[in-house]
Amino acid sequence: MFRRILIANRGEIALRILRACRELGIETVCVYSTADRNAPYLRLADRAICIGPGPAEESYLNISRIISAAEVADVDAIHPGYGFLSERADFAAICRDCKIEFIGPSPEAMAKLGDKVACKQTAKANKVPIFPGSEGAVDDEEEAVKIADDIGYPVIIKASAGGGGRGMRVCRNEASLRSNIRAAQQEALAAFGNGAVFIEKFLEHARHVEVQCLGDKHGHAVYLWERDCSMQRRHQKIIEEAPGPGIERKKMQTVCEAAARLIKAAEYSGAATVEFLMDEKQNFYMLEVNTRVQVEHPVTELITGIDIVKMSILVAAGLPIPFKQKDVEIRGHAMECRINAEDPDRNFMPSAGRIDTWETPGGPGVRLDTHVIPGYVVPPNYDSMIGKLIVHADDREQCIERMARALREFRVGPIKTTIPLHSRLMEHSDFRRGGIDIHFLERLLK
Ligand code: MV4
Repeated sequence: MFRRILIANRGEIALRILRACRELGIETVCVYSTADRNAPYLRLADRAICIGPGPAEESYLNISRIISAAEVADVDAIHPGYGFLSERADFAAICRDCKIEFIGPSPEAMAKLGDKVACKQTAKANKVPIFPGSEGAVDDEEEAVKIADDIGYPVIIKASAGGGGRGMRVCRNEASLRSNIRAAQQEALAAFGNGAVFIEKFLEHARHVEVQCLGDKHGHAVYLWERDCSMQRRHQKIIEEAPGPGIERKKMQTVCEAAARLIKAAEYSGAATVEFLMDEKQNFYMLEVNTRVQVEHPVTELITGIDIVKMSILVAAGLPIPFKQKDVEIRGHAMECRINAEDPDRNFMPSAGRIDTWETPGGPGVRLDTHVIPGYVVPPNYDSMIGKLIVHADDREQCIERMARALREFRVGPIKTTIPLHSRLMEHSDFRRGGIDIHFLERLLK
């Protein structure tokens, strides 16, 4: 097992990893930027090392500074958390060259699944459902038009190196496709250094359903079922829940098995999420694979009882996954509300500053993952998530009641947060019925 781990992240996920390490008896080294110098979780680490100023490029994204800190502190491994360097195959390769274990997949597995064209090809070979569309990258306009004629409009152009909604164009007819294909290639090249684009059938009404998987270095892969993450705005999720409301279990199991096959085929180790869109008839189409621990992992932890962050560490150390697929059972329902320092009444404008009032919910089935304490100052440099409220109950209805109750207990000021929006959603009849899709929030906020 690792003796000492460097946590190459900040905020709630740095604290979440720190807690997992403490329980595993692993020493922790936190790195921090000057903007985070007073972050309370740093005091819980065995050692804290300043790696630079506030801008992420000069601190949490600065590979040489993080590697230097890892060398100085003599760590065995680096946990990247989510965001920042977590999906950078070049960083994973540098860690390997420095004989530091990267807690996540190998650079090869990361590249194979991170490139959307390559990922779709591996998915197809492993009978993972995908959208009809180009087999690989589309080279020119005529090829694109031929494929679109074949699958029918509307189609969507996506960048192979894109993700999270960046570099996508919807085309509803041939003229639009013709005028967009070259621009999309040029934009992809400029934005991602890779001009490869592909096209697929565009689905108008859908839910975002993702499958949590785990792989180890012994060729095993398991799934921990799904999360519904349809409640989002501009590709930022705001509520996630599990299991997906109304999804037929047998159907979901088939899709989960396919997701685990893909992870196994890529010889993947660590936590991975296979994203799907689900249509009204509960047909699934793979979107992409996230090669990291995700923000919403606690939802799955609560319904399965499996500690995903601990698992990511154990498998990186070379241990086999300590349970079998048949031992993974779903217990009840879980939901997460992301608490962002934003003003929902002012177009989600960031609301940084000192948090004087911080009265947090508790009681049965309530978990709060946050690095905030009263008096904490939200720095303006990073994303606005200041905590995650996660609740667990026997069924979805009780889960929503419990979330509504916990949200009422939560008092934060003077900064603005997404708490009032969440309270409103818990009362919304369509949401309560499970009538959600990826456009729900945009419709509500109009
Ligand atoms: C799609 C799609 C419809 N049809 N692909 C957006 C993020 C990226 N991961 C893929 N995305 C989409 N791909 C096809 N063929 C609609 C979206 C999409 C979306 C997906 C998940 C969650 C929210 C979304 C919001 C807008 C569009």
